[in-house]
Amino acid sequence: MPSSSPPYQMSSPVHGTGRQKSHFTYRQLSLLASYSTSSALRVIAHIDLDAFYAQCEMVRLGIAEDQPLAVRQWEGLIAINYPARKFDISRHCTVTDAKKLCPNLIAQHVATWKEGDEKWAYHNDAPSHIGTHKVSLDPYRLQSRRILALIKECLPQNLQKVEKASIDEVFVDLSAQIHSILLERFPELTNPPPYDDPTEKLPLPPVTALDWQADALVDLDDTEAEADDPDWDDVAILIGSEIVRDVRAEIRRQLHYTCSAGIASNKMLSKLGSAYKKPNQQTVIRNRAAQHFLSDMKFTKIRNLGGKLGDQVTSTFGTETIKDLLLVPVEQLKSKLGDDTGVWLYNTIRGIDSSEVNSRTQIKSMLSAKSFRPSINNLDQAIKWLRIFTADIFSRLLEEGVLENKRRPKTMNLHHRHGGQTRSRSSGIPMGKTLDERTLFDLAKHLLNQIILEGRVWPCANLSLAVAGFEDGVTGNMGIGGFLLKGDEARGSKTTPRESSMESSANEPPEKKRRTDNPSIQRFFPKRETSSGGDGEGDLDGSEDTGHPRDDTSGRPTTDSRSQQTPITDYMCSRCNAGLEDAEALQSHLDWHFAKDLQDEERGKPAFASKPASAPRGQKSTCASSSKKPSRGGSSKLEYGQSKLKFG
Ligand code: DCP
Ligand code: CA
Repeated sequence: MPSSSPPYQMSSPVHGTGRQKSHFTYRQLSLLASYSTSSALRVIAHIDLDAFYAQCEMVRLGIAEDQPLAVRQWEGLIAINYPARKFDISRHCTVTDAKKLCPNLIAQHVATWKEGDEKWAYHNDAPSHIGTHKVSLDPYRLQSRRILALIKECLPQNLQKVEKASIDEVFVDLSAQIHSILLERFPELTNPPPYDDPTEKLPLPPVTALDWQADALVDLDDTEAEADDPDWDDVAILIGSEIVRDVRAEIRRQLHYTCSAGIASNKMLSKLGSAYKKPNQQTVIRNRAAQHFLSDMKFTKIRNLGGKLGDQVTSTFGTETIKDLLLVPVEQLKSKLGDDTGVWLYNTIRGIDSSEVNSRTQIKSMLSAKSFRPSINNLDQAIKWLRIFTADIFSRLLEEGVLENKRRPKTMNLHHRHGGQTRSRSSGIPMGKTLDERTLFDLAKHLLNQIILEGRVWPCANLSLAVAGFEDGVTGNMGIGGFLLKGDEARGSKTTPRESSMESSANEPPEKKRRTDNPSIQRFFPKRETSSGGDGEGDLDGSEDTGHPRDDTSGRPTTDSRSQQTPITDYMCSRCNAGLEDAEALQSHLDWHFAKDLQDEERGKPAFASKPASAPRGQKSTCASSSKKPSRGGSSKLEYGQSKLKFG
């Protein structure tokens, strides 16, 4: 979606500094075309929907934009629109408190599955039926997919790289598209470099004024001012901001949603940028402004520094500000935090982040679960819930193309909690015929019956059903090759017992592979970005209902697993008592047990009953209670237009 006119004025270059050449080389320019993370000219956008669930409800119900509205889940609030935020309503408020603050507030309950129903619906009486209803976030997933599809439509098909980072945010690597626009608008860039040497510097851009329109342009340090005239990184990021402005306008026009965006040279900065000014605004962080932008900030606002790692850094160095941390030499960071983490932190607080925008789209597992308050007491009740879980999962499988056999899960897992003990059973999903809801339901019942045979199971406090082992999914991650693929079919609906009391003697299960930017610091990250979603979902397509909104992690979560509304400490492996941080990690961990069991059986060994020698890394992260969003605006002044640039 190219903008109608170039957002800059051409003139013969008269450069304030007398510089003749750009800071950038021909090589750096050409790297842009391949999304290279080492191109100094790369441009990444982060687009984040404003008050997402609240907007979904406003659009669905046709509610006026200035009407305060919050989305409730039972008595808690999970999304608050901007008009309601003016009344100091936050996610910490109960519905009653929020209504006291704003009597005019609409508190719309999320859709629910009603016990025995075939489909979720918006039930007016849902809030008083926590015992018989289960939350459905499907309406929001659907909107999320529509928005993602539109974003992709707005970008040139062969020059786009879009990563779905959560239900309401995406990263877009605009580098290749910008490269192509640059060559089109500045034909001199297509000339070969002098002496055919790609390390030669580019000529300066023939522009003297860049029109940033209404973007919030992050200001520079007073001492730096605009030392240099615009260079190619400024031009590239400006083109990026034009593209993003157009995409946002299209989302608004076609789907009626507002979103905010950050445009910068990497993911970290772009994400900070989108949160900088909300709602319905975009912030550009030019390279020349990055350091100033960061230095006033608390490092806990940075992705991956909101949780344990942030706490450790704060206590080790006695500060929360980037400004102070910039004074700490890299050697000291390394010695206190380990080499990798030290270097990562050193770079991060300097605005350096070479992580890729990753356009993986595949779901790896799907979860449907419910915590019962009060507990349920008999098989009939449990079966009704299993029907809902399978309907819930099957409707998501349909979107994955299960009927066309495009993708199908290979394993099913049922967890059952009673009296503080979790039992679980797993089974291969029979292959051969097209997977249908009945098969899933029968298998789930079969797993439940197996659990019931193990002993006392009522009252039951939680049931959780998951399918996993999607093709192109978990099997490759398990480190035992395609074993599940081989074992499943033969074993059909064979179940494998899972008891929490068993003793361990085996190797450590492989940790769920996480997509963080630095593997060695994974253990610190409370919630992480998982896969993106094409027009689909994150890795974990979860839907769990604990009866209260999920606590925020102190670093804002960036995965769809937020939709589980689940305290993450709930995920404990019933076989080895390892605490897993979320359902996805638990699923991977159980899949590993499952595969290992099959492997051992094949070798004629007794079924595996393990307690890993040491808990897999990254487990049992804690949920910080604060849900404070990054401050909007910060203390930096904003520079509108280029008041500080010297123009010819
Ligand atoms: N969400 C949730 N529970 C939380 C946090 C978020 O259920 N503790 C859901 C509801 C949100 C959606 O995820 O609408 C997106 O989360 P964000 O953190 O992006 O928050 P919003 O989009 O609501 O607001 P903002 O405009 O600040 O991005
Ligand atoms: Ca949002």
